[in-house]
Amino acid sequence: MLQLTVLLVLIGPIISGCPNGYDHYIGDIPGWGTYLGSALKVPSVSWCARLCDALTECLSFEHSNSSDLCNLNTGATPTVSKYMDYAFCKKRAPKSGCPAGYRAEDADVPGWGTYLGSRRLVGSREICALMCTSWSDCYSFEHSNSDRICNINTSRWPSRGPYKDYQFCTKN
Ligand SMILES: *[C@@H]1O[C@H](CO)[C@@H](O)[C@H](O)[C@H]1NC(C)=O
Ligand SMILES: CC(=O)N[C@H]1CO[C@H](CO)[C@@H](O)[C@@H]1O
Repeated sequence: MLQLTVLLVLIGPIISGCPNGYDHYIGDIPGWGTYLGSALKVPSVSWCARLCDALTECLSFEHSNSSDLCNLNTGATPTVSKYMDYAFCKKRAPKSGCPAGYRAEDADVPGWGTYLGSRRLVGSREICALMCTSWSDCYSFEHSNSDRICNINTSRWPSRGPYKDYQFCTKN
């Protein structure tokens, strides 16, 4: 059982018991949150998320449905296995929009771009946009600030829901 829990921590988020904007992990950071918030009594898990939302330093929280306690963490990922019925919820990286000449679409194209550019490492979303602008048959791109990956695609329309912190941007 311990090995299974460790495995789940390593492979990352599971199907969620966490509010929108958070990924559910099996695990815990030892102790009762941080100076941001420790053992706060809240009406529901969504209030714990609202508290964490309000603090840029808050990267995750733990919440227990049985005790309605909320711990706010500065660490993003669990370091030990699950504690009691606490859900560990990790804040998703903000998407932060599209550069000029592009508009944001709330979705993702399956796969990784086209022959124009797939899984290219670029340091900024503006560079990814310029790569797409440079090709007349590129109509969209997607970019992640955390992975620093740029995919550019000949299709204008995304065909599935949002993926991680990838922002899908369509050429105007
Ligand atoms: C806690 O309760 C909420 C609201 O009923 C539910 O969505 C969530 O899945 C529960 N979390 C856990 C870890 O059971
Ligand atoms: C390689 C790849 O994933 N290309 C995609 C570009 O967008 C079109 C339209 O959504 C997809 O069909 C392709 O799979």
